[in-house]
Amino acid sequence: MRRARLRHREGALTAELARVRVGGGIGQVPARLAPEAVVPLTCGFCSTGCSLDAHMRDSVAVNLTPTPSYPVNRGHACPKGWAALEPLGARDRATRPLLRNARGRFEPIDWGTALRVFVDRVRAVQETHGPEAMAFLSTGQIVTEEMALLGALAKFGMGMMHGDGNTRQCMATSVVAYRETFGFDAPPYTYADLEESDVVVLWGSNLAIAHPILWGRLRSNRHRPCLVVVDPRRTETAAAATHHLALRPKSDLVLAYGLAHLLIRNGHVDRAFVARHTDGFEAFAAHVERFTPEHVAAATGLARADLERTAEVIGRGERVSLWWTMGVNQSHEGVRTAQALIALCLLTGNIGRPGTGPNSVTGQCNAMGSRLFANTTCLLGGHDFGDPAHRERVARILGIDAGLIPHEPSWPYDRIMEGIARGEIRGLWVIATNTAHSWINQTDCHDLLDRLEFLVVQDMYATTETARRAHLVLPAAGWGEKDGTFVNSERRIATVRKVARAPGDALADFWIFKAIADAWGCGPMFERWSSPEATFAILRELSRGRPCDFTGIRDYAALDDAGGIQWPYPEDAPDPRPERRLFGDGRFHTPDGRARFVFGEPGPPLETPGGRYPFVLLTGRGNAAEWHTGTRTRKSGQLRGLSADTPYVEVNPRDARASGIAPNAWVRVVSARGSMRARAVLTNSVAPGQVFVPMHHAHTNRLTFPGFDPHSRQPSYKYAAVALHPEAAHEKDRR
Ligand SMILES: Nc1nc2c(c(=O)[nH]1)N[C@H]1C(S)=C(S)[C@@H](COP(=O)(O)OP(=O)(O)OC[C@H]3O[C@@H](n4cnc5c(=O)[nH]c(N)nc54)[C@H](O)[C@@H]3O)O[C@H]1N2
Ligand SMILES: Nc1nc2c(c(=O)[nH]1)N[C@H]1C(S)=C(S)[C@@H](COP(=O)(O)OP(=O)(O)OC[C@H]3O[C@@H](n4cnc5c(=O)[nH]c(N)nc54)[C@H](O)[C@@H]3O)O[C@H]1N2
Ligand code: SF4
Ligand SMILES: [Mo]
Repeated sequence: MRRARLRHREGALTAELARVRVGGGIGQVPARLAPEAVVPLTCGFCSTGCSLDAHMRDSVAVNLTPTPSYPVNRGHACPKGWAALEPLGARDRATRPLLRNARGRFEPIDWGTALRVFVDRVRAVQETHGPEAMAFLSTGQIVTEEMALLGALAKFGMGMMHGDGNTRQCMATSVVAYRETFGFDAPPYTYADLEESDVVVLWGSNLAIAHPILWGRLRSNRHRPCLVVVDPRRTETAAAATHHLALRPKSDLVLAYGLAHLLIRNGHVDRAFVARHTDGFEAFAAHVERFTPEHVAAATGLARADLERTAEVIGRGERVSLWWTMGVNQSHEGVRTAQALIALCLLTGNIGRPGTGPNSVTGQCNAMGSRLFANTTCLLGGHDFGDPAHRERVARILGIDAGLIPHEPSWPYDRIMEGIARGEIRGLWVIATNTAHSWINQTDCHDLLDRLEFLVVQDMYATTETARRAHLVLPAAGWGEKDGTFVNSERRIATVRKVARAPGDALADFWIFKAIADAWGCGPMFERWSSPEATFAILRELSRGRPCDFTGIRDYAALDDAGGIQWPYPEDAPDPRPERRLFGDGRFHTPDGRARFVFGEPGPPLETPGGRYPFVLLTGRGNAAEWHTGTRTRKSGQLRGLSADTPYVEVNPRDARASGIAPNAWVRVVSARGSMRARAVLTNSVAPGQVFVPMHHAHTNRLTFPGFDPHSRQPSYKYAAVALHPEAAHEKDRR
């Protein structure tokens, strides 16, 4: 059965790929296609970092299968991995640079013209409005080498001040939480911890659909762990839990403090660990004193017995691990919530041992690479823009004048958008992210993008919501069409390989950046960045002596031989293969080597349901086959077949009855900012008073409320006030 299906896929893919032409070369020649029969490469969707074997025919990949021996996925892949070649052959690939003409239409141009237009118009913006008026938005979905080149080119070469990544929408909260508690953005775990725990807490994470392979590893845990899931919805993940805590949305911080209260009261504190390796416990204990079970039960809507039982399970567990994702990070108080989860692990001594850890699960394939090397919020390699010694060091390694390095990090994404509103930002260069779909409060976002004097979009497709608004589209090669490295959630650095040719004149982002550097006149600054692998050597040097030191990785071949290598891996390190976690010695990256308890006052969400908008809107991933804004996954027939074909909203049957909504009826979901049409799916997986809409629909973010965590500036995508209008009633309204 499987064989037959594979053969069928192979035929279809060969036909698709046969149409793809060799990229028109400018500047340096892109890496050659790997001729081998089977070429392993890291998957380009989620942060799990599975390895896929590309099966080559005539030097082009015709099929993908999961790599059997790879330590992450061990021969498994989710539907996106199996289908990852399909989107490369889509008809709407951007194959030539496109320039909007006087009539408002896109006109194909050659690269020489595109580069001239790019340079002239960016210069015009900077000369008229100042260097800070041109900004960039990038991604956790291009390889680290490209990301670092972009950050260095934009800031050191072209004099831009501001740039941010879509990791702001995703991981900024974890970054700040770890930095403040551990002294460095260092997720401490290795995936084997999922298999070693006797208690696993998944907090605001729908692992079964967002990280299916990690879910599989958790399910193979032979200790039959107690699984606690904290999620307002009864997700696929929650349905499999031993205990599902369906808390009131955004009451997580109170819940975490309530659990800390009980753990302390019931004597579950690891006193020796706390005394030797942490700082601030007494103040934390005083802080959580008033989070009594009565108070916490009232605030979270959970039964006291459930709180007591969860605290007992965590307190008595020997190897407790706590994993969180967007249910925590995308919140008005995400950082303090993540730090409260870290505190639960610190106070019970659940860190640095197998099966433990406060573990943030990352989202995009290279979010972790972006966190270290985007050159936006931190200077390349996790250095600090504000530290003169760090600026000196980075300048020395890059062979540039330290005066070119800004003294401050960039503005975060929301501040860049606000800068457009204020007229401070006039030009934007968007690389591998689809702002017009994914950014919060879409109506405003579209208005802001349309105000720009110059919007450049560099994407695989010319049809994305953002590309359609651009003045200039630069056609990019995608995953599988270029070389480089990703860093996965467990800090594993691994290679991506060119196994297909990009269509038409599309080029790898790396070569687009190089060509721009030459056209701008700062090409010599990047002479040593002569290929992705040469760039990797520079990044390796930047990591030397840092907590993320990977100077022990010789080259790409060493990564392939070892099946990826987790940082840190300094020069003198032994065998890279065994899985490694951090902080086994109880020493953290703070100046005194101690981890910090950091806490704050819980507050209410930023918008309150009631009156005209009585429901709480939750958003997130819909299923294992859809990826974000769908530019890639919608191009695969197989993945489309596994996804809903119309937008939908999940509604509790009780609310549906009260609102006169029939199963599968069209409704309008309305917030104070905009509305969208969706079919009503009646399900008890959402509690009464709440509704859920997947983020994959083009209009979901018309509804979301632009609230942000004050410490990380991460958007609070998972709480807004909405109403449901049955379609007929709405139509009447309009008349
Ligand atoms: N198939 C698929 N997989 C993906 C992605 C994809 O688009 N598709 N995207 C990747 C990326 S970039 C990311 S960041 C990850 C995201 O992975 P997850 O964070 O696991 O996914 P989400 O569905 O965004 O959110 C997780 C859960 O948070 C819950 N939640 C909402 N509000 C609250 C709250 O107040 N408290 C708590 N405790 N929970 C709450 C939601 O009900 C949801 O079930 O997935 C990655 N994997
Ligand atoms: N309501 C709501 N909104 C959300 C979320 C939510 O939970 N709810 N989640 C947020 C999160 S966690 C995330 S991570 C974001 C994701 O939001 P986006 O980053 O906007 O989503 P993607 O669809 O992954 O967009 C990636 C773009 O890059 C292009 N691309 C892919 N590969 C390459 C490449 O190699 N080079 C170039 N140049 N282009 C490439 C794709 O075609 C696509 O247009 O969405 C956020 N938005
Ligand atoms: S789990 Fe993530 S990395 Fe693995 S195949 Fe699926 S999308 Fe790719
Ligand atoms: Mo994400």
